[in-house]
Amino acid sequence: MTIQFITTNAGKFAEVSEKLAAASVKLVHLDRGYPEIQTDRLEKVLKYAATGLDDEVKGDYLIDDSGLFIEALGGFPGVYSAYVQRRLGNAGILKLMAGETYRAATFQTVFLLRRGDEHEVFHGDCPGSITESERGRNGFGYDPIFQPQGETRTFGEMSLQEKNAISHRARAVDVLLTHLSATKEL
Ligand code: ITT
Repeated sequence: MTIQFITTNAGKFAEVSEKLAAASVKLVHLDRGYPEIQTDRLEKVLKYAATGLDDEVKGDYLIDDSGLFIEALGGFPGVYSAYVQRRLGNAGILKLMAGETYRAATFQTVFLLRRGDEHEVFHGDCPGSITESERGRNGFGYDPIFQPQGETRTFGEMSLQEKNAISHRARAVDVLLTHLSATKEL
């Protein structure tokens, strides 16, 4: 089966296609954006986006909205993660967290898959913490400041395969694959 992954983020595409290739699902990169509304939940962003994309894109497609939710900041940047990464970057987050000892955070990914006339939504989470400094050059976005629970390295210090064994996005892919195999699509 072939699915188009609509994203402007090459890192997301690399992660998801690596996992799906192992399950014989071919992922094609459609490198374009879509309107993202400001709302309190990642899922709502995707549902709104899909209403526009349904008319513009032929065939099955996947979209991914992800965010970093830092507990001491009341879940910030959360749904604003893309804007905050662009404007403040990782250095800005570390500044906001200066002097804070409670550093728990969760990465969340929500996928929306359009198959035929249906929209299906899948979730993946990864608990962890915000580091005191940036570490590692791998991955993208917040990876150098996020250390998954039970690990001594940040995502930025891991290979794509190591991140894919435990990440929020990889967990969402696992749920997606379980669903596709239960509905006999695989
Ligand atoms: P698309 O919407 O085009 O897919 P994007 O990069 O704008 O790409 P998001 O809105 O989902 O995607 O991402 C929100 C921000 O969180 C953005 O700055 C990403 O770089 C960052 N981000 C998302 N997933 C991440 C991950 O696995 N590791 C580190 N940062 C991540």
